[in-house]
Amino acid sequence: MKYTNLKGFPENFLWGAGTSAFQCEGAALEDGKGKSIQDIKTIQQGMADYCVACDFYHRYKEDIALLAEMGLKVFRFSIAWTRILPEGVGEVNRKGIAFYNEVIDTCLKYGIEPMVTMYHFDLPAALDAAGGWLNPATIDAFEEYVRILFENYGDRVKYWLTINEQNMMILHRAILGSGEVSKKDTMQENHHMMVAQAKAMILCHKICPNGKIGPAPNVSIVYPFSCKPEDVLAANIYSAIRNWLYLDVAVFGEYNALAWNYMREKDILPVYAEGDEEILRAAHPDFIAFNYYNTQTVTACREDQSIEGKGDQQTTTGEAGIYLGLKNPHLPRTSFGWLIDPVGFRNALNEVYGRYHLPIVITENGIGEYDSLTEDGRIHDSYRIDFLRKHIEQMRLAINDGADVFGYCPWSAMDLVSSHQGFSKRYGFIYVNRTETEMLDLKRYKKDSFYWYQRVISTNGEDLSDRQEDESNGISGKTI
Ligand code: BGP
Repeated sequence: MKYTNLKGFPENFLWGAGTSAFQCEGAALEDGKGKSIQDIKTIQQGMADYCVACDFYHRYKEDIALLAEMGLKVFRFSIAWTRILPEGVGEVNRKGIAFYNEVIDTCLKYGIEPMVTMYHFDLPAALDAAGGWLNPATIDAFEEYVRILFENYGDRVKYWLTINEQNMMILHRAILGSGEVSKKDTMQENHHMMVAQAKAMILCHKICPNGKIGPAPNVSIVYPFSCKPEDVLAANIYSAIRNWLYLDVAVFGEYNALAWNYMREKDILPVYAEGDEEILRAAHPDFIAFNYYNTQTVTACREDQSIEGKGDQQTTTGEAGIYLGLKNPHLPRTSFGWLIDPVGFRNALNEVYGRYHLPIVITENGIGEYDSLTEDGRIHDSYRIDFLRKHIEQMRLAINDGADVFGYCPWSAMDLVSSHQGFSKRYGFIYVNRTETEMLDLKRYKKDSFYWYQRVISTNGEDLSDRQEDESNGISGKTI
């Protein structure tokens, strides 16, 4: 549906961009920081690890100045649990507290709203060694950790995100840093994270009078490959397992019925501890944040079907007897094989708003590509501009459809280490000069998309045109 009178983005729309601590800070063991599971995970030889990343820890002042120059209204970043509590519990690391005070204050100095993810894939290694999320003690550790965050930063941070992509940590546990455990244990871990999240939401409302908090899963609408009723059923079941299981607990305090009965059938139901039900029901998010990259397509799957590959956040393989991931022939792909589906973004926004009726902020959306730095210091990333423009157009349409969207944070503010595919897969508006294993000078360069997004923000999303000639005329690509 097209609109003859298309309304624009709301006034005060939060145009932003995001990063996460382990993917950009570096200083992995500096100033008292403890090891997280990301610091000990096995990295394929020749691929970047997280020791230096893009050295944001030492360069945050110049980086945030660049984000301010781009015009950001909000900067989404995560706090490394192990910088605050090196062992996950126990003694607080004052240098860690001081670092994030500086980051928050620097944002505020430029009028940028800080949006804090409290946990982005980087569980403290010490907690992991003690059983990780399977151990209910991790719920208490998380509650204590977030209490420290609210008490130290709650006077200045308004927007809090509980757990980044809990659904992906559960569905793709091995590639995102935690190794394999049985499916039953994984669902119990998931339940413990749900309870931990609920406790964080309750605490936020108690401690931070102006605080707003929400979950941040990865949402991908699931298309049936055909209009065969069996394919539609497969898509619905997979969508319940992939998307709604997590959001239903966060919003309604109870599991999605389809997802629950799938777990019952597979004998992987989580066990509720005493008091869990009340805690889950008492917690209420103020908004829903979600990360959107693309959509999935599935068909019904035979019981004896062999499932190939492992998939990743955006690539569905399947589960025998339930659903089988197929290539969507209507959609192009990035160089890394992820589908590109801007209209799917509109579908996702409408679906999430229709289900939960809560304001939405997009916390990730972007394209990972092999960027190249030209001899005169430029990065002509027209593919990124194209990707983002099409998604912003669809977001505007979704707003016209009625979805209450209050912010958009593309991934990522600057190049950083991918969650499992190294440094060559670049997402940022700002190029960071390093390779997979050589740190070079780590100098920052503004990509063409930097100037483009700057104009998008300054016109509140009205001007999405790609005027590369003007932008590269004298200013684009200058280093700072
Ligand atoms: C999301 C994660 C991010 C980010 C992004 C891109 O799943 O929340 O941390 O990495 O995906 O994924 P990747 O880095 O694997 O390309």
